Amino acid sequence: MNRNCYRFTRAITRRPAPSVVHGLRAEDHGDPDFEQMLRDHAHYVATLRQAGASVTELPALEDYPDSVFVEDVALCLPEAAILMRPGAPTRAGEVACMAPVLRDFFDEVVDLTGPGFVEGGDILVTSSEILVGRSERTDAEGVSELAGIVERWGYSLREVHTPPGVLHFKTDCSLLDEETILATPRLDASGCFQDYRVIHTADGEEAAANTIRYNDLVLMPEGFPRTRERLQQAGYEVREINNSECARLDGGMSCLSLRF
Ligand code: CIR
Repeated sequence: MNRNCYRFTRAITRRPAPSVVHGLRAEDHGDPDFEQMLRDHAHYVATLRQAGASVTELPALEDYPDSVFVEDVALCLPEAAILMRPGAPTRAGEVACMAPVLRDFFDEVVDLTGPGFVEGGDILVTSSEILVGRSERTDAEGVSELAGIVERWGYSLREVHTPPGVLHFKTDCSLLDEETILATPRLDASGCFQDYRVIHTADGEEAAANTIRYNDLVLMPEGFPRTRERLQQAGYEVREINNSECARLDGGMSCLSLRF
């Protein structure tokens, strides 16, 4: 299996709702500034467009404070979209809001039926496999149901572990190309990337690990100069986006879009 894993044409985003200031967070470092988040979100969408994306921007959902983090409710593969079952109870209703949108883009949309849970932030699709990290939000039953679904298109799915205290697997890693992963040293130490070339985030810059490769650009959060330099030295074309407000809610670059 050697599949395309960062060449895309489309992306789906959702505008932040004013209720985002009540979004979930592991530790409280103060509410996000809504106006700043709107500016950052607009910059994010514009950068996806620069990378070649046709972006569908969905309207804000006031009833769901975390609904700006669209990545968690679906997995988009070339063959089909799969609707997730978020482990966070307050996020479960976001899935039904995304389902009709995905039906417009995909001939096949498959539901995870449960009883397990998976959030998209725990899924990393590479050119050779799908890695799914068990976490506080993604459990063994969910991983096993997802494995059974993607098997029909020939994907091999590998269950891995999200480090304790880390929200999602991809909080600590991202795909840079067919063979390269950006990861925190703490996640890489688990051995899950043995078959890949790994670039580490710089010490103290763990929050830089969640980037996205979209066609020729790597979108990364602003404020991590040593990690940025590592990426640039490795030949990646980087675009920085302020992420201070989403970071207050444990969100990063990948959470803000579905890419396909
Ligand atoms: C949550 O806790 O669900 C949101 N505040 C943040 C979700 C971030 N999503 C992601 O990393 N894929």
